[in-house]
Amino acid sequence: MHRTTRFLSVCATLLLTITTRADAPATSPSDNYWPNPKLFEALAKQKKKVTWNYREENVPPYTLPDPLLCRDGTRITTREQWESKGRPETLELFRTYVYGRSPAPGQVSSEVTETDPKAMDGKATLKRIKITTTIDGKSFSFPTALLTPNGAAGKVPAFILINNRPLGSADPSRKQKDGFWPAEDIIGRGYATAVFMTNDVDPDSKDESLRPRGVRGVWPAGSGKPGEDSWATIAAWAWAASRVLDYLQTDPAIDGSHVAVIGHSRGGKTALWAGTQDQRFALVCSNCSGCGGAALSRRIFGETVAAINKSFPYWFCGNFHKFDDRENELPVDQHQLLALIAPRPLYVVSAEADFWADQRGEFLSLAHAAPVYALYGLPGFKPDEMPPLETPVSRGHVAYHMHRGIHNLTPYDWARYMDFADRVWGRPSRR
Ligand code: GTR
Repeated sequence: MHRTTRFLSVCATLLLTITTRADAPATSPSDNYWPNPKLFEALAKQKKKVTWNYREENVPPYTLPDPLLCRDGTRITTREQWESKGRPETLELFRTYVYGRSPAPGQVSSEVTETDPKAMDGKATLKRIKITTTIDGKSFSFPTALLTPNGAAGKVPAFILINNRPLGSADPSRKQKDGFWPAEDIIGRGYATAVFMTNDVDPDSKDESLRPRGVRGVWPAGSGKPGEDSWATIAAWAWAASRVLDYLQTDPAIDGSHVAVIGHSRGGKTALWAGTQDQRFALVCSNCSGCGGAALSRRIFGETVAAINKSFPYWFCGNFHKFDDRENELPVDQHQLLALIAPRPLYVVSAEADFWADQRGEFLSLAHAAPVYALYGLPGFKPDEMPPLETPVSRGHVAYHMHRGIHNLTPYDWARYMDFADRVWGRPSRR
């Protein structure tokens, strides 16, 4: 019985491989990664009918916008041209059609509301900070927390976690511990880590009566037009990540030129949007960010533009809703978002069971950002180089892995993010 099951599963894998390779567009095949047939079969057998596409052979043919081709037909061939024309134009397209326009940073001030120099059994210092931004006489404040390793020889680099989960997932007091934010491991490796809660910045809810509690209650349209390109929730959270960075750059314990932004899922989408707009982020980590994050929209695999806009109508700007079921008409796709991070280090992570986030679409997006990294003489991935499960590969300033198991941010992921940071920031490894 056991042998038969194994035989069937091998056959299923082979069949899947053959059918997919025959039909798939040139950008899809990978020699190394194919979904675990058991997960795949489990999805097919679900009682509740699965209506979204999780089969590679059903990915429609698509053509991605060329990240180096400007709208007026100019072809970008140098980094100078990219920085003066290609990059600003691409960023504007994402502001206009996807995330909306955030307000300017305004005047930012901070107040340390609590300090515990003996946090984590004396290994770290915990600070709680209230960050306040003032624009045109109106203000908004939100809290953040920072843990720094005690006894460090000098300023230390830091990771800012965007926490889209309950407090217990990233509890600065460490009364509750969760692998989502393994702060003890992070401190043990010589990094500081800051965290803020997305709900403290803009409520993660469809209920618009809650909106006044957050930053979009103070500046509802950001710097865009309501219903079109005014900022939405992801942009608000990304804006907050930049305000935390504003604070970190003033903290004497922190090396403000080596600060990473990291987020999972909706937090991963946010980390990417923060990292593309704010070039002070020296490393961007996208964990299972999926649709509207790292995954290519045009693959129509897993969550689609229409699906995300229906479930979370407040995450993206009004214009993005015009592309429900019209992904091919979007002026951009998500590989161009990743390209905006070049030449800075970028790490994309997927999860084995996370078809909803389209693991292959996340990898392909990274691969198709390569032409922009190449302008800086940096290597990238080729579309057919998706690594097998639990095989982290970093190349120049880009890295990718897929963790075993479900949609989550885990200590395994954190360890790899820190390995990458050690390498790209030239730090001795403390693994
Ligand atoms: C899902 C959503 C995804 C992802 C996820 C999360 O329901 O469809 O885009 O962001 O939530 O944030 O956990």
